[in-house]
Amino acid sequence: MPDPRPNHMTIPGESNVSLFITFEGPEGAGKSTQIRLLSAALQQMGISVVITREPGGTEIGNTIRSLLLDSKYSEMSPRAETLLFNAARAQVVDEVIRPALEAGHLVLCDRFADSTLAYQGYGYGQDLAMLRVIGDYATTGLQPDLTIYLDIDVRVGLGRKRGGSAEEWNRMEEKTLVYHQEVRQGYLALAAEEPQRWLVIDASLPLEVVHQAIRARVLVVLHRHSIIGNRLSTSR
Ligand code: Z5A
Repeated sequence: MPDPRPNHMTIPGESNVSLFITFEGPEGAGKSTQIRLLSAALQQMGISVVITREPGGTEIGNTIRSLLLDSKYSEMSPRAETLLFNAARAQVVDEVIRPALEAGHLVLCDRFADSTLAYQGYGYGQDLAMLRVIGDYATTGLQPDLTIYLDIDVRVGLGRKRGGSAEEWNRMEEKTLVYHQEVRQGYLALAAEEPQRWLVIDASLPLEVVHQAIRARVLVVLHRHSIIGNRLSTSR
């Protein structure tokens, strides 16, 4: 089914902030919802924001996305899959993310290189060191300033996404529950390795509670970068 979301979106603002924030999590964790809420909060603060996602974010990326998610390619090898995700990533880095950061936008990205470590690394048991080398090539070494991980029981997440029905699941969603549980454990391991970059949030909490936790941490990052003053901490 065609995805109606645009490749990427710019929300203009008077404050320029070169920051790169990524959202990670199992399916249905609430990433898109929370990106929407956070971008609205940032907009109120006058910060210019660019929203994008993976796989996708560009025309080339979306063409690769349709290959990756098409259920008819059940025979796709883990290496082919890894390289396709990274090909889409290289394109969105060059075409969207780096130019936006250079122009002083705050970039919110729905999934990034950590997804490959979790899904193609921990999920399939592929060599993480090799995946990191490939990922660095695709991103030219770009690292997020903050990664927000929305943690949820995979059954709850998958159930949320399709209202309990498996009829429209894409190729990645159709993988076994055990696979998705390995992915979740992988995410938790990645977050534990770099606690200063990752914020782990219990995504089973109500939307607004999750949003407030994200907002609080983003304000800390903005303060740390000397980007915001008192007017921002009192907005909303
Ligand atoms: N993948 C990979 O394997 N390797 C890679 O390198 C990359 C990706 C980059 C992309 O699928 C697939 O590719 C994904 C990982 C893999 N697959 N799997 N499996 P996608 O882009 O189609 O989907 P997604 O990234 O997994 O996102 P999502 O499923 O669309 O979910 P979400 O954005 O996290 O959730 P949402 O749309 O915001 O919320 C889902 C529903 O839950 C919705 O009805 C909300 O209203 C509801 N919701 C959200 N938050 C709450 C709370 N707190 N309470 C109750 N209900 C809530």
